[in-house]
Amino acid sequence: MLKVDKETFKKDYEEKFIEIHGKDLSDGTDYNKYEALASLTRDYVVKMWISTNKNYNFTGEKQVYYFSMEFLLGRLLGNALLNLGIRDVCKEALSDFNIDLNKLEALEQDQGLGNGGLGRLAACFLDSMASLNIPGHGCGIRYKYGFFEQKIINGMQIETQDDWLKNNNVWEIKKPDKAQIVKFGGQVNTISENGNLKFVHTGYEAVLAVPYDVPIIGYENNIVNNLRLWSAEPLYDEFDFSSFSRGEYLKALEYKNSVEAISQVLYPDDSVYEGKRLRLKQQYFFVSAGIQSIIRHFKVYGKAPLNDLDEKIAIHINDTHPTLAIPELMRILMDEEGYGWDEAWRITTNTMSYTNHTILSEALEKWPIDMFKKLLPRIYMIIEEINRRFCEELWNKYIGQWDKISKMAIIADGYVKMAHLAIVGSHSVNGVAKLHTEILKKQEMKDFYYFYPNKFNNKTNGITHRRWLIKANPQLTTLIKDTIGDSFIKHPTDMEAFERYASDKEVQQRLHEIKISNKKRFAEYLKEKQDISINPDSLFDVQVKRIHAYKRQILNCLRIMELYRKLIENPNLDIVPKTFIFAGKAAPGYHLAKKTIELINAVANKINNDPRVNEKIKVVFVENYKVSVAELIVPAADLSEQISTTTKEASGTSNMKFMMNGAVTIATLDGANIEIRDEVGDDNIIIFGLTEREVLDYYHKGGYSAWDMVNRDYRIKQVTEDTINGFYCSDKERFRAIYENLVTYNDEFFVLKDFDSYLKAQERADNLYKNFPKWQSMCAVNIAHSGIFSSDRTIQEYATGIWGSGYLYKNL
Ligand code: 26Q
Repeated sequence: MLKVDKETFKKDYEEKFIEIHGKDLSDGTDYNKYEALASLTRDYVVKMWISTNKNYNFTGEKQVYYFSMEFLLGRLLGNALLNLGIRDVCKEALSDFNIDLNKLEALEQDQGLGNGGLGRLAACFLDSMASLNIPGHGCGIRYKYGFFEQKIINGMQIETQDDWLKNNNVWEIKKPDKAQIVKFGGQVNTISENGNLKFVHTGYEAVLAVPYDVPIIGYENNIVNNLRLWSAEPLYDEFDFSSFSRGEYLKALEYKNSVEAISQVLYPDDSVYEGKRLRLKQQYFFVSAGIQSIIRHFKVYGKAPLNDLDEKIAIHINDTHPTLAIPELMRILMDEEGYGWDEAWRITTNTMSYTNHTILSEALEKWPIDMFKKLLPRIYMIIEEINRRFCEELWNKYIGQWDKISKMAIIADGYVKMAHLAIVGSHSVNGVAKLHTEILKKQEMKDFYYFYPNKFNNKTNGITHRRWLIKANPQLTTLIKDTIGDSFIKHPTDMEAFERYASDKEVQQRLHEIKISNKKRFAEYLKEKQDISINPDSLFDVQVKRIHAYKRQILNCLRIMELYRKLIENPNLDIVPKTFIFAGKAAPGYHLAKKTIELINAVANKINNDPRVNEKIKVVFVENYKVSVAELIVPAADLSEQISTTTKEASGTSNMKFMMNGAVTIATLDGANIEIRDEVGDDNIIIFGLTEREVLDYYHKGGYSAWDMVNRDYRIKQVTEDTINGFYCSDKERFRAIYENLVTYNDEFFVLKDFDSYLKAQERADNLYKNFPKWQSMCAVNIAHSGIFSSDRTIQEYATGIWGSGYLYKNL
């Protein structure tokens, strides 16, 4: 742990300030002060970073590399101070200068290099690996523009670019000497040399991959791991300079632009796959650079021959996006290191493991063969050979069953299927919650499960309690410490002891006060950002996540519309005053999701301007949802909406964040909601909706009619018609797409089917909330049982069950 006392810190800080700004602290702007603090913090970190690295090189212990297209880190300063163990000292030191630490922290740009759950999970995992002394590093892309910024104008989402690098980023260090060359296009010729086949790649376009390293700090353990993000730069060595002299200035510019495009922008889709060539280029770009740099480092420092690579290195691929790591490692081992196929394949499959994050079939990546072959000719040849050998194995087992074989093939129907490649080329395939893994095994990947039963396993997701509890909710952290001590910080499942206080009057009162104070903090944010006032004494009913049909923001919205109708009819209705809070981004090309945002805003506009109901309900859509906004909303929530169509949400992770902060969950039995229910018990969660069986039966056997729902239930008729009868918007056509989706196209996600059950569940929530001791005790039980959803538990399971790394593994 870093040892710095207050006086030393003050001295260091003032010196740092003068050094980087060339003026006195008293003349600095708040942003100047933030920069000095971040920069000083980085100085503290750098020494540990170097020593951690030296230590890894010295001991030669197994290194884990987590490959991901996305790392949604959010802000780094606050967590850096927390993990270094100097946040309190820093806070006091700064307050001697009359500086408010929280205010400086809020000036940091979010590092938003991810879409949502998958990217944030990668960030939580890095935090946990470092905190558990696991040598685990991230590998990804340094997008110039992160996930777009969302503005709401006239109720509609407008996207603008996230220029997060416009002010210099203190958290990264560029390492030009560690750059790698990545090759695209060209031809591969096969020649025979001393009886061996050699593959000669010519006519390719070379791109320079330049790494930027970001420190990942462990919690009070002197460990700093590495997140390596690759940026694409033109490689002028390879470029035909004579073209400049010939005046082919445009050609040079074209090359430069096409190279820079590779790491320009994060694709803002989180579930609908599009076969974009640039996306494939991005994938190969970072994967090739990452694997090359791992091998290069291993050859210098690895204390083993390359054929022991799989004992010294584990590479994890986060969904199929980095699957090309498999053929790329094969390529390097064979073409550059001279291994034969069998040995290269043994090393590769033992090194690689893969996580699936989605069962939506439209999200499964596949690439048109022609495009693939042209862009990555040598990699394509290797995949062809992997496929040929795999099909041969299938053939031996399933003689004559051509249907099955072509269904399972890696290359088929004109496409390269990335999930198939990932399964065949890894030794482990995991889902992210129990139900999700079961569905993979029994449905989506059934054939592969029968072929490779031992590869499949579950690793239920988790979240880092350091960011999502200790950092985001300091008052709740203090309460837990006051009651059960602080062992939960290192051992989050120790929070179970908090259950003993669930019915303690004083603790209940404090829980309530803490919630109110977090609600006020969020209300202030909302007032400042969007000039909206909300009442902290109302129940905060929250649904924040990507906007998607399967997540059913529409269901939530329809029941608000129903409640509004009821309130107009009967203004004296006895309900708990509520603030309905929504936030989330829609993929720019996802029409229905964008319409959903518009509908929520139209409903908000009508309700919030109706004096008849203003004392009772209010609807807000929080603009530009991101990690730092989540850190304000999550601790302020009373009710957590986790209402996806059962079987569709692989896990969910905001559900875990909310429970850890003492919100009660209203949920379908989907994803990790099931495990949350198992932990807290039926009395401490509000469950509704179709079961897995019912949903699957409808999908397989049919028999669902949305139209029947409309005709049978006048409330459903009313609220669906309210989307197109001018009640919320004079343009009756504005929400027609939503209406049609529900009624005409038979409601793919069973919104109307679950409507009644959802309304009843909301009524139960209301009654529970009115019972103060009961509600507070539910909150306490949720907090007490949230420890198992710390990503420390998840990472421990990955380390022992998949990677064979880390302290516990070594002591097994
Ligand atoms: C693929 C191809 C082209 C463009 C974009 C994409 C793409 C990008 C991101 C596809 C999927 C994603 C992200 C998926 C995701 O976030 N899934 C979520 O993962 C969480 C962590 O495991 C789960 O908790 C959520 O249930 C799951 O939806």
